[in-house]
Amino acid sequence: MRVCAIAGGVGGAKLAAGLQAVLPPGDLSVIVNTADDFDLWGLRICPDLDTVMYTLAGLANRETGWGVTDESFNTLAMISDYGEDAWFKLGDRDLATHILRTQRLRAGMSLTQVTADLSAALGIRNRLLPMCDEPVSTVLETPEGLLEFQEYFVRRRQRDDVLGVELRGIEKARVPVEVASAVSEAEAIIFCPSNPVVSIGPILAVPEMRELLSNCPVPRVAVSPIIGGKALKGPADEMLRSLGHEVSAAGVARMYEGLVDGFVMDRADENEEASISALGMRVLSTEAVMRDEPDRGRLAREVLNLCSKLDTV
Ligand code: FO1
Repeated sequence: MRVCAIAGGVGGAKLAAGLQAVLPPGDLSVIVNTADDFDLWGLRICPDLDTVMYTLAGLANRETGWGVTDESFNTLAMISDYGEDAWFKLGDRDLATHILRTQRLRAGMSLTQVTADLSAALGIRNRLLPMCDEPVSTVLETPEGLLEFQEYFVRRRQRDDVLGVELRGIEKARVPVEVASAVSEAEAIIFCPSNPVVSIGPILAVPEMRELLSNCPVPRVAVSPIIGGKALKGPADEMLRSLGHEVSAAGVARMYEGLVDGFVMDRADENEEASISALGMRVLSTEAVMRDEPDRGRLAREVLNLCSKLDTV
């Protein structure tokens, strides 16, 4: 079954890895958020794209979920010796990715092409697709003023209330042809358990992306990143609250209304099943926490199974 997954960073990468494990090679395309990309020390950093790439390549740091395994930080230590504030932890191995990506982008290659080449070199046999080739940056409105995404997320450790989200450059973004064909060839579309505001939100905000996905006549399923009123990882719960959304699986489901016909959530949220069904979604309650690799494969299989049931409706 050809599957198109829509993902942000760590949570999305785990389900993408599960899908990769259970699908034949080549059947998976992952469209990834690039609105958390930024420039640091002259290098173009694409954190979500790299998180998914390293995870699919089996190279991800198991503890953090981001960055590379068996990493060292000698370059960063030297940068720090020069007096720079080394708040964003770029490892020596990870830096190779940023150096090559930056060099190739400067030479005129698109981010789509660079990503395809880097991921193929790491042995990934599926398609890893940035949501667009144009630079888009998430800027958050907070009580402290406007904050760039990584400033909020890493430097200030997500301590600020998010009162609004701005996606700078989104109006100039275009759906890459590679993304359009991955969606049109897909037999199922899966929204991974990523932050619906700052991970999935920017992907859907690329002009014409939402229409492309919602007009796609195949099963479309979202997996909740909120379990028992809490985010699996990151600030999604706090962010939903401060932006006025209900912090629950049902609250997430409402954000996907009109876009999906299936919804997967944890058993802890079973009591919300009726209100989600009322949105016109078929609901699956299961063990939605992915603690290890077998969990990823099992959840992927369950999501695909729900898709095949939707297909026959
Ligand atoms: N997240 C952190 O919390 N601290 C870091 O120092 C950090 C460094 C980092 C380096 C490369 C990379 O690809 C990701 C990195 N992340 C780090 C994760 C990342 O910034 C966030 O998880 C995402 O932007 C949110 O999805």
